[in-house]
Amino acid sequence: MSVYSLLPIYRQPERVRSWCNSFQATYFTGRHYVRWIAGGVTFIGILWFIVLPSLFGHGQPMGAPFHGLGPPPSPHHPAPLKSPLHGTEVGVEDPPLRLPQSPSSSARADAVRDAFLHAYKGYTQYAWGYDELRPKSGGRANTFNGWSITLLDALDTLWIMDLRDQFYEAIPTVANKSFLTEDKFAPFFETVIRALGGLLSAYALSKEPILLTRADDLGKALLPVFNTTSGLPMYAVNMATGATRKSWSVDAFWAEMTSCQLEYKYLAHLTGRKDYFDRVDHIMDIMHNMSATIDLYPTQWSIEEGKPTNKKISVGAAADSGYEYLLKQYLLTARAEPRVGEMYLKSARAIIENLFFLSPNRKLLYVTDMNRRTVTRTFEHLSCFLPGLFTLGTKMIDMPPSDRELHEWAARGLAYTCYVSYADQPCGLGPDEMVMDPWLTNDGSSGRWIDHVNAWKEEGKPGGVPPGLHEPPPVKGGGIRDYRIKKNDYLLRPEVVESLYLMWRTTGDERWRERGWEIFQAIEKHAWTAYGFASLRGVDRETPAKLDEMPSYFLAETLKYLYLLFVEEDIIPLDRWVFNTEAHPLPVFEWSQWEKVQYKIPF
Ligand code: DMJ
Repeated sequence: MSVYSLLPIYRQPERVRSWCNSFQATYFTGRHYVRWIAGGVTFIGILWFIVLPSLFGHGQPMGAPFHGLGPPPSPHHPAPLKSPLHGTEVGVEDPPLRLPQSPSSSARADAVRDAFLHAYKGYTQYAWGYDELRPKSGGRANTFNGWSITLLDALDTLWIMDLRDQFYEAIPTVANKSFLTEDKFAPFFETVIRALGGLLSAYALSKEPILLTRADDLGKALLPVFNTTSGLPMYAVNMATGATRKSWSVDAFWAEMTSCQLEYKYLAHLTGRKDYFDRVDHIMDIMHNMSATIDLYPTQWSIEEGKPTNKKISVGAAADSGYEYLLKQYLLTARAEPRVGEMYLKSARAIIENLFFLSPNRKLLYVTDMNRRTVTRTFEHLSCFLPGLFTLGTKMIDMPPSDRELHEWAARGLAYTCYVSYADQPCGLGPDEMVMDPWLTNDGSSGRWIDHVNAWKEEGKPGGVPPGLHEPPPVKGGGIRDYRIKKNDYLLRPEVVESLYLMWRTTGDERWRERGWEIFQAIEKHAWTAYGFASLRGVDRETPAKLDEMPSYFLAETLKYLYLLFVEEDIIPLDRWVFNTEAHPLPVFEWSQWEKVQYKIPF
């Protein structure tokens, strides 16, 4: 299996880009023999990755990890199966989530469901048994372990969209999976958020017992990752042998180590297995000790020492869901673990004070990274989950009124910038990464948002609208934008529509829905293919190019959040369900008396 395929999918392009940079540096500055070697490597690369796959392959991923370059085996279609439970009440005490008779009361929700069906049908017809569909070529790819990650990721969306036939048709395939005996390395973080989270959510919604059994198998098989000196999890584990390994580049990313509590704590609650709770809560012990001296957590850590190894602070890749899981853990266990709630509030304040900036002309509010004390001004699509998290926090937890107001403003301003990063582009879809222009004035002020807010308050709040919340109109075509695009791909990512959904649900402001509708229409227009939907390259063009990729999170997250944005009924009430970072809703639960004693949870 190609180790490349173990990389978190959203980091693969970055890695390829950095290879390209080193190649350029070597080729154009090297001696003669270096150029010959570089030329040879390029030739072999073109032969291996482009010529051979086009002759023999069929949309296979680079290196075709599991199935070689020959023609793929014919796709397996599940035999249509009607569960005896289909359409009937399952259990009296603990029924599955009941959908209203007509969840399609909104035509927009219907349109999103049709889009989902199109993508799901493409997957079942052309990529069944594989991880992901190749939406341009109609091929398939094992981008993870070949455990049908798209299916596991899409199960709960099927249920939420009331696609019960498809849901029950998929159950035998899930039932026949054997995670425990697979002689393959599973990347811990991605497997937890997509596969484990997907199974648990589908179980919570449907109460189909096999889903819990498979979740328990998977949870158990992943446990060896915690057998480290610090107890922080390794990057990947071989499910058959229990051998573990680190990632290529660093020991561990903070987000990847710290985004497993929702899944494992819920699994501990369902199965009574103390080990599940202890292993993931130990990570929180380490972070809690650390929080005595720091409010924000560096992005890279040593697994042996349980300490940070760099000084980069971010809410984007490598950090994002770490902050998300502080608030969400607190909510999932019905606020039983106050320390994580406190850690969330502390980190949210520090994020606002240190990482929130205004752009120089349009005064767009954005969030960025700090490396040592240097502000990078990079603004990632991935960071656009943050307005959703902040607005959720303002509605769900106690905080001083001044903090609540600040969080609300931060959420509103940043959600608008995330939206406008789409609306500015000729195709209506936003870039994966931008670099914001520097704040350049002679008056000694900086672009740090909190300074502008404080000054505005001291001046008696002129105009009544806080800095960064003016919502300047989109700039299509020419005009001053205040940023340059660093990575012009639209990768079907969910973060912007996730925040639009949460902004709408928590504020009732219909403008967030309208903005979501614009985005959905742009997805239909540009990303649709005969087989599914494709990631795009060149959002700065009228017609971006299609890439042959449809990541599983498009079905798990992007289309689910869009559907929930438009459907009239509150299908997943935010006070009763908590979305994991892959948009799999898990039900809020209370620890029972014996669990509190066993797990040492304060009464
Ligand atoms: C998803 O797999 C998850 O949301 C993860 O936390 C980071 N982002 C990707 C999709 O962009």
